[in-house]
Amino acid sequence: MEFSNDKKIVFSGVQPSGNLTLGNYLGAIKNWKTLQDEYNCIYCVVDMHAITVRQDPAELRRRTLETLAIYIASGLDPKENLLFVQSHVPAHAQLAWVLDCYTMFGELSRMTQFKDKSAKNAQNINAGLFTYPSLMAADILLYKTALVPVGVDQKQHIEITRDVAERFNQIYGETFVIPEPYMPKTGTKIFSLAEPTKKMSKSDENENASIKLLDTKDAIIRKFKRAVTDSDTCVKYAEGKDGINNLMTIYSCFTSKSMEEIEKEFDGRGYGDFKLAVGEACADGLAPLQAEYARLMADKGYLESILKEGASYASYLASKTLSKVYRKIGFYQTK
Ligand code: AQP
Repeated sequence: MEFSNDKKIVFSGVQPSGNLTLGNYLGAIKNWKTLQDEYNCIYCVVDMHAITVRQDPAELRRRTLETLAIYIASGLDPKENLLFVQSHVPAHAQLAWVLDCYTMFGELSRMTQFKDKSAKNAQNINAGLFTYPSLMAADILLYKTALVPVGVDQKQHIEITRDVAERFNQIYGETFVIPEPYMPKTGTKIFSLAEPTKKMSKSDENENASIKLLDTKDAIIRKFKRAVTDSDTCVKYAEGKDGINNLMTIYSCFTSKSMEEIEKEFDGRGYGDFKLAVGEACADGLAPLQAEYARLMADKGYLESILKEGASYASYLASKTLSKVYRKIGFYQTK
C-alpha cells in the first residue's frame, strides 16, 4: 500500500491489554472506518503500551493478532489503511526516548491515567506507566498526524502531545505537525455496567462490568439485564441516572436514535423491556463484526502478511521523521 500525498494523516491505536470492549468500539474503532476515504489512516496495535501493566506473554501475543482481526472485521480495509504492530517499528521507542527528554516531570505527574493506573496497580508503578504519554506522543508525531480519533479518556494525552511538539518546534523550528483530537458525537465515554460512574475498561476484573466485542448474544443480553440502574422506572436521560444514561447512549450508538426518540419509544414501559432492547440492539449490531472476525482468524497467514507489509511501510514513514529529529537535536549521522 502507499498513501496519496494530498490527504491528511489520522493515527490511533488500541492496547492488546485485554479482550476489547464496547467502550473501545464505540469510543474509537467504530468511527475509524468513517475516516478512511478522506484521510490517510494509520491504526496500530499498541503492544508496547500494554506492558506498562504486567501481561501474560502468551495472552499478549494472542490478543495482538486478535486486535488486528477486530480492526479489519470492524470495516478497516487493509488496502486503504496502514495497520501494524507498534513493537514492529523501532522508531516508536527511539522517538519516545527523545521526547522523554523534552517532557517535564510535572506534566507527566498530572496525567489522570497515570494516577488511576497507579492506584489500580500499586505493586507495579513502573517508569513506563509514568512516561506512557511520551510513547503515545511518539506514535502520533512520527507520522505527521493531523487527527487522533480517541475516546474522551485519552484527550489529556493528546494535549500533552501537542505541548511537547510545540515546545520542540519552538526550540528547533517546524518539525512536528500539531495533532487535534477527534471524538465521536456519542459514545466518547461508555461506562461500566456494574459501576456506571466508572469507565468501561477491558482490564476490569468484574466480568459483568463490560461487554466484550466477542461476547455471545446470550452473554450480552444477560449482562445488560444485570446492568446497574436506579430505583426509578422511567427511561429518561437525566442527571443522577448514570446507569440509564449509559444504556441510552449505547442504544443510541446502535440505533442512531436521539435521546428524545428513545424516551418516547420506552414511555410507560419498564427498565426490563428497555434493557432487553439494548441487549438485542448491541448483539445484533456486533454480529457482522463477530462473523467477519471468525473468518479472519481462520487465516492467520493473511493477518501476518498484513502485519509484515504494514511494519515495512510504517518503518519507512517513521524513519523520515526520526532522522529529521536526530539531525535537529545534534545526533551525528554518517553520510
Ligand atoms: N469506556 C470507553 N468509552 C469510550 N472510549 C473508550 N476507550 C477505551 N475505553 C473507552 C477508547 O478506546 C481506545 C483504545 O484504548 P486503549 O486500549 O489504548 O486504552 P484505554 O483507554 O486504557 O482502554 P481500556 O479499555 O480502559 O484499557 P485498559 O483496561 O487496559 O486500561 C482509546 O481511544 C480510548 O479512548
